[in-house]
Amino acid sequence: MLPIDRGTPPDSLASQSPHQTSMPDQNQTSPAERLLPKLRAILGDRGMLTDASDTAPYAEDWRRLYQGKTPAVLRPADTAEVARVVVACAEAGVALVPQGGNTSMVGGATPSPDGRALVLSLSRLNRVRSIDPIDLTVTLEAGVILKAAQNAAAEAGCLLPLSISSEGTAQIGGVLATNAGGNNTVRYGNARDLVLGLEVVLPDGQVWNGLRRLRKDNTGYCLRQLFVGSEGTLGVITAAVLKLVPQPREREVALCTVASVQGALDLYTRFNRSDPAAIQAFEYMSGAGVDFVLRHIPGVSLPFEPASHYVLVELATPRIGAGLRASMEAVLTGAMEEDMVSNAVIAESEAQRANLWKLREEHAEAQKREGASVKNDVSVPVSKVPELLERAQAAAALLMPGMRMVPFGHMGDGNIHLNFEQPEAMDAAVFLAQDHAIMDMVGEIVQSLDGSFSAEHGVGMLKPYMMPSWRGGAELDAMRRIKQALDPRGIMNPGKVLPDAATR
Ligand code: 2HG
Ligand code: ZN
Repeated sequence: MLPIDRGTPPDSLASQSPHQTSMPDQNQTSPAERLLPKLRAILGDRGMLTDASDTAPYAEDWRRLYQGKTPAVLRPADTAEVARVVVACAEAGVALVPQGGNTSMVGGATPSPDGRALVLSLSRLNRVRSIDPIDLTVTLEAGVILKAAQNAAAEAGCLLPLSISSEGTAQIGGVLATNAGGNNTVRYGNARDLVLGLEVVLPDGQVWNGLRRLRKDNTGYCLRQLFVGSEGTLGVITAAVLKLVPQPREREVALCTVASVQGALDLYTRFNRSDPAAIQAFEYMSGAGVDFVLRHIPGVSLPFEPASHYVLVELATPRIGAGLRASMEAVLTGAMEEDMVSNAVIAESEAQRANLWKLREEHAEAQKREGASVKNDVSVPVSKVPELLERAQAAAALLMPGMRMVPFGHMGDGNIHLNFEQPEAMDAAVFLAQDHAIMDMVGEIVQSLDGSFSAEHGVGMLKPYMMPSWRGGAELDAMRRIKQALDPRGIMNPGKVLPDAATR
């Protein structure tokens, strides 16, 4: 391992690592505060929030795990303003925390509590720049909400095949910075598989215009893939070109109950043998999670008696006359005849489809309303999902009796949200203090199954401590060198993804 010359950090960052949380001297203004007049000159009053009541929602994460602090939320109106802000911050050595819809599950967009970093909100960069139904591409700015991007694609007769539970709030920049996955990964891959081009403001303020729309472009290192998944630590994504696909002509959604997780896997295999190209989503839900949704989310109903294991499957195709309804019925009838499936319904209308999907998509919100939870966004080879859940259930019972396992998620691609809800009688803070013990218990099983500790939510602020044991050695070393090369002053989203330099 070669030593890395880290250079001299700027004054504001020299004496303190991003993980330290001591507060600046009350009587002294911080470098970030001193920079505010200059930033106001760039952004104008509309482009900056400084009142504590206005900045507070940007300083806390969706799960309320992290309460940060910031002197200002910067709201540039376009890429040029983002670049000018980054130049000013780079010169002053002031850290920036890029933020989109603030839906991170791992504290990836929350500033630290020391108040030294400024939040850079991309919300005002919200234009759909162009859509091309022939090239099947859409060019979007970072602040476009994912749902709005899907709608724009649909109006042009296309499908943007990226669907996540938070799509009504999550923004394109954050979706790409975290390489979000979601419900359609089984068919179309993750966010990175849909990116053709990017526009990025680098940590020194240079704008890289890589908004190319090419399906083939072998011209050196693939920079766009470096920024996708970098969680704002290497630069600020300001716009992107995404792939579209033809809009489906037929779509069928079914909910069914199976006897076990193995039964869910067997059903997946059956759909795969029938028509693999038609599987748009294959989601698993446990009885516990569905129960939370029914109790906490108004207007959602279950079309049959509650069960312990559910599968939500969506088939879709742009082919004319594909007969998806018949093939859905054939697979489900065959599975029922062999007692693989006990109950099944196929949605008859858009409203019914939406109700079935709500049962699944409201899991995160319902779990939040139920109480404190420790989330494990893990992935394993699809064939190992039953073993994962079985072993985790046994280990959890030993670790903390009464803790409720709430596994759900994207079974078709092996990504399970192996979440644990606090025991009913336990204090939330006492439970959350055990988060590392719970995450490590799951991690040990996942590692033995050749899985990953972060499938689609990223590393953020929650999981950098896991990086050395999962990605240590040459991999983490290369990541640190890339960070050092692009962001030598460490101003981009400090404290996220990479653990402190001292941690090997
Ligand atoms: C989902 O699939 C999201 O609904 C959230 O990724 C998962 O709450 C979670 O753990
Ligand atoms: Zn998910």
